[in-house]
Amino acid sequence: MSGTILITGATAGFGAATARRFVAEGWKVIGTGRRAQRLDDLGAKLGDAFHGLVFDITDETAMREALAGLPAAFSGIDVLVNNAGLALGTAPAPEVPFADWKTMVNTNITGLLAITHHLLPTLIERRGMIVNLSSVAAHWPYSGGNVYAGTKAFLRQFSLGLRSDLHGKGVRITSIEPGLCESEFTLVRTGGNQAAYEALYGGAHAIQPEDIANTIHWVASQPPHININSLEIMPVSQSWAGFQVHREK
Ligand code: 8X3
Repeated sequence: MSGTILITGATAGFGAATARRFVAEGWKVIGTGRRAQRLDDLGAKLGDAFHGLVFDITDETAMREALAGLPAAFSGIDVLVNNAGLALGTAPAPEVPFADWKTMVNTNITGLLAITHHLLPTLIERRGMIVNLSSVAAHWPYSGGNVYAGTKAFLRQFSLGLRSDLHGKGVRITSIEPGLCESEFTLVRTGGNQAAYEALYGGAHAIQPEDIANTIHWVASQPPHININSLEIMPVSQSWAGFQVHREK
């Protein structure tokens, strides 16, 4: 299969790697993001098969205007990859500024819903596909996950619910749920703090952006009668730990 794929958050990490992979496989790729220079650089490497759209996923008006201005060659979108998202910090809830919670909800949930809702008629008409980047945090609670994990649990359940709502329409929907990964996402998460970065990621052979690009390409390569509902992926270096118990002295 090949066609046209739109990838949000294509300026780095999973999004940029997925753009590179799909162009290499003969797809037309629309990459979105806030940083025009990054999209220009990607376009310079990927050529005419890549079209960059500059907008902030939290700005619904800008999103609609950018999509309305797509050249005809890119307007028939077959696959939407909702990759744009972020985790701000690893601190326990009482230490997190409310503004960070709002940013995560606005980006990971509201912005994602806006573009998904906007593209649903096209995706239904073309019997297309939606790939949502959720997280292992959707299933497994951990300290510091708080709102980030909540947004990813929303995304997993939204993916499954949307499948039910689109029953019989031939649209495929997948929730991809990666664990420990190494990309710009992880730098944002630790706020550029080297000690925090080392504590989380040091010495772990974490998931790389190309691993997720391969996974998304595999999902999109399944025959049209197959829907991968969800995929939870961890690096071998990651597994689960037990519950914590607070004891009164
Ligand atoms: C983040 C996954 O394992 O780094 O989405 O918390 S993990």
